[in-house]
Amino acid sequence: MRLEEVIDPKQISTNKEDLTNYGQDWTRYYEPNPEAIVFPKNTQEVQALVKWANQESKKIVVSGGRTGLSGGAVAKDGEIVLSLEKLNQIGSINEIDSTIHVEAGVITEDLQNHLRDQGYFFPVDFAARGSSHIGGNIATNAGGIKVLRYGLMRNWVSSLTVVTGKGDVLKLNQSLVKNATGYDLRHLFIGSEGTLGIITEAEIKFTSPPKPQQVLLLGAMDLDAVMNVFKTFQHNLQITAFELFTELAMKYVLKSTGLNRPFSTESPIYLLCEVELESSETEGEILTAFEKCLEEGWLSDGVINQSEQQAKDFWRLREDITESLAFATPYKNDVSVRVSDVPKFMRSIDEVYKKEYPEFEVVWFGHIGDGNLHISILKPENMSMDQFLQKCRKSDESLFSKIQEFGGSISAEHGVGLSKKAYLSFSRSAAEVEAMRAIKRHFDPKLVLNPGKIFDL
Ligand code: 2HG
Ligand code: ZN
Repeated sequence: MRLEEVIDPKQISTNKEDLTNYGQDWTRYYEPNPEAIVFPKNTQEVQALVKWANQESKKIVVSGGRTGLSGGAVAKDGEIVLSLEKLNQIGSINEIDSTIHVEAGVITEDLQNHLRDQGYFFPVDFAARGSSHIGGNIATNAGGIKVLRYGLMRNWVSSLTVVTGKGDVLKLNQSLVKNATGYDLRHLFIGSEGTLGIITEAEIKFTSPPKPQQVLLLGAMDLDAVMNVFKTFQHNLQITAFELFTELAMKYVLKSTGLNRPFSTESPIYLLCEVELESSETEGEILTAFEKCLEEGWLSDGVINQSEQQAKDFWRLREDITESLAFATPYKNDVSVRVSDVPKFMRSIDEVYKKEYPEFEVVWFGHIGDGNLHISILKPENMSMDQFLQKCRKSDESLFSKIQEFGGSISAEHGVGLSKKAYLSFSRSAAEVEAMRAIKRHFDPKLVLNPGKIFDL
């Protein structure tokens, strides 16, 4: 059967520009090469497409906002890209259950704004909020900047509608708070990167908005000092974010945004700490914590926002880093270790880069409050892309061996996709990967969905 017999030809595109756009995510190492893009409008159409792919031995790559950084949404081998952007309805709110029904293609920021307008709050948040889709956030178990306070995407999914690789429609959990009837399959699909099923609808939990917040931009002397500052703020205040970036990141972000340095003292490390103003005493408590850190010599300088605009500007210093490095086609890693291991881990890896790869400019930043570090190696201007990638992949071996030693993760929040699959064994045992393969074969026996992602079969 031809694709045009399964879905209205108006919902199919083979336009060259679309093939390029929809065949790639924010990773830039893979050449997009899909056969066609399809735009189903509901779960039934998605199911029909998956059944067709099973019959015709076609492969499907699911496409959300394509803001991923591991090649999880790349279609490079003639696959059909199934875009969920037409499934973009925000449904009704259930104020008793604190849930809202959404289709998978709803943009993260649209959901955040929709809930905010009703007096509620959806706390999963990150720089890609304006493009990423809720379905993609679920499929990758998105993290971001508020994880230490609100947890990962997983915590906010109360029910899921999924079309499995076989073409079954599963309605998982139906928003029950308590449900002790065997395996919670919902959690298998969360973070499965489109390899087991296509998430088409969900009920998402929401909460009450936080109290107003203050944002501090702090200059830290070294990594041990960072841990002491974290401890001081964490145990005395309700912090909602605790982010780190280095002086090198600061230089690039200032250059690209035109923002001013928040204070004149250059520090090796900067911290962005967001604190909820829980009571009338909190402002005083923030000052006390800040002064203690200065007196102890952990901080060299720091500022507290005096206006909303200043808070936004502090956040831009952190959130605009990715964009400010894009000119140098950075090679990215996204790793995690337990928070208390961050200083030792960062120091040991920095040493490897400095000693063995002196030509690399390495920019560190990340969600230090949850142990997640982003490492961007900038491509030297005079090095070819091939040579650069080869060197970076070689340096990955040292990085991932260290990760293994620390019991950390080779991908904290960006997923495995294509770019990290060769390294999965540094974080997951052979028995674990075998279990994952068996689960894949169960839900997608003909290997229709997102071929070649996470692991090979
Ligand atoms: C962030 O934390 C994103 O800003 C992107 O996860 C990180 O560019 C990156 O590597
Ligand atoms: Zn991040």
